[in-house]
Amino acid sequence: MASPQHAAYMRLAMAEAQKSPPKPTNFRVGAVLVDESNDAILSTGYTLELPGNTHAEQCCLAKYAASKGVLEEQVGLVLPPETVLYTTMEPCAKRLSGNMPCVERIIRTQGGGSKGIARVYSGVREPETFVGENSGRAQLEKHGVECILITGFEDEIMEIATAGHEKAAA
Ligand code: HJL
Ligand code: ZN
Repeated sequence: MASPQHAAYMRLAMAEAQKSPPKPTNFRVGAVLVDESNDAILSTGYTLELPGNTHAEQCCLAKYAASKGVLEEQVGLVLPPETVLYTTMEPCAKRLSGNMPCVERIIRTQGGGSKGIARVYSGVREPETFVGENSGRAQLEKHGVECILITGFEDEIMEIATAGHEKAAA
């Protein structure tokens, strides 16, 4: 079972996901960026929050970058050293649209003297609905980004994620 702190951040990420407009070709996901050294919330994001075909993790990072006056690709330079990311669904490794996957966005927070995002806490693995098996965890771990599954919220997260999708016949 998730610790009270993990559960609280996962609930916050779920509340973010609830704000996302339903779209049959994606999942509604929410994300929260946290400075684990002092428990400060740095940013939040949800799928399609920012203009364009944007993902939750992408919005979360882009909003934090904007708040610090840097471009999203340079957000790593302004992240506190103990930054972690909570996301209702594991970050994508591939997108049907061909846009840059969130796994790449997370990995590029490293470099230029920055450790980047230290850990990613997710509530569910990505179903194979759109892009088959998600190789994101392996890629993140290979780059030293720890991936931790927070259990106990799976049903609620998937209900939010798939709102607006056609339901298979029972
Ligand atoms: C995560 C999101 C989101 C997805 N996953 N972690 N955060 N929407 O905000 C994953 C799914 C892609 C589809 C469609 N969803 O979104 O695989 O159109 O949404 O680029 O592959 O791709 P686009
Ligand atoms: Zn993504």
